[in-house]
Amino acid sequence: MIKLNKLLTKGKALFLAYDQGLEHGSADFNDKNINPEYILEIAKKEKYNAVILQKGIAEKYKDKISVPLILKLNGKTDLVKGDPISRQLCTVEEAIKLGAVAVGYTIYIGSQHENIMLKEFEDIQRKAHKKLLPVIAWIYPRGKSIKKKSGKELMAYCARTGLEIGADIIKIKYNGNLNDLKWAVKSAGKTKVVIAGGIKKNEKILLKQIKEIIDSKCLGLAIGRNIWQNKEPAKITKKIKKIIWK
Ligand code: FBP
Repeated sequence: MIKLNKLLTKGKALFLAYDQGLEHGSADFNDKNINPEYILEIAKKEKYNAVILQKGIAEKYKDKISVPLILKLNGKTDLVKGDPISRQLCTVEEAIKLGAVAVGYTIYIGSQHENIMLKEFEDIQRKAHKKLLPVIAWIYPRGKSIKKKSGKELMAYCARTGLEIGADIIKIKYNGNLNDLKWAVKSAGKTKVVIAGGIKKNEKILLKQIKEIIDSKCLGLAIGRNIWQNKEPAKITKKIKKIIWK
């Protein structure tokens, strides 16, 4: 039985995501948040349940990581066009050596390359579970073939895929419709759901959505830009925590 307790506080989770440098280049960053030490300090001071990193930052800044580590095992740049594929860049064994308490992997369902990502995930899930390590699947619908599908259908499909492939937690994007999210959480069954933050939003909208996320019985959030692009990461984190752990 895979236990999530190292990742939770009172059954809920707030993870700080910082893998955007590979996914988006330096475009998301400013003078402060381009430095991984700035993010690791936020994670420590604000007591995030975990920080999400790629292997390179986890290796180079190991001595600054003072909260549980979720290691992303695949990734891609956004420079290649067409249906996306994100391949494995780090092994479960390497993640364990780096001190990870869970591993993450992104699958773009709907992409013509989804079969490759589903297969890589299968291998990672088996190896991680052998070591009792929880596996978090980022599941995002992408590619030409999904154009005509509704947001509701796709969000629930992502969630259900996570359950079917054996993820312990899935990370999906919220489409902003509360009933659709409730359906997605139901679709995930016993697999827990965390929601991504997305591009930086107006604070009122962000907090309203977080309330909906918690009301929908999600496990919590894996959020990045809305925290470290905020001028006051401590202040916004406190507001978010108040909603999660009311
Ligand atoms: P944010 O909260 O900053 O959106 O981070 C969540 C996340 O899933 C990151 O882990 C990842 O780098 C990024 O979003 C990918 O976003 P996209 O695929 O939409 O570019």
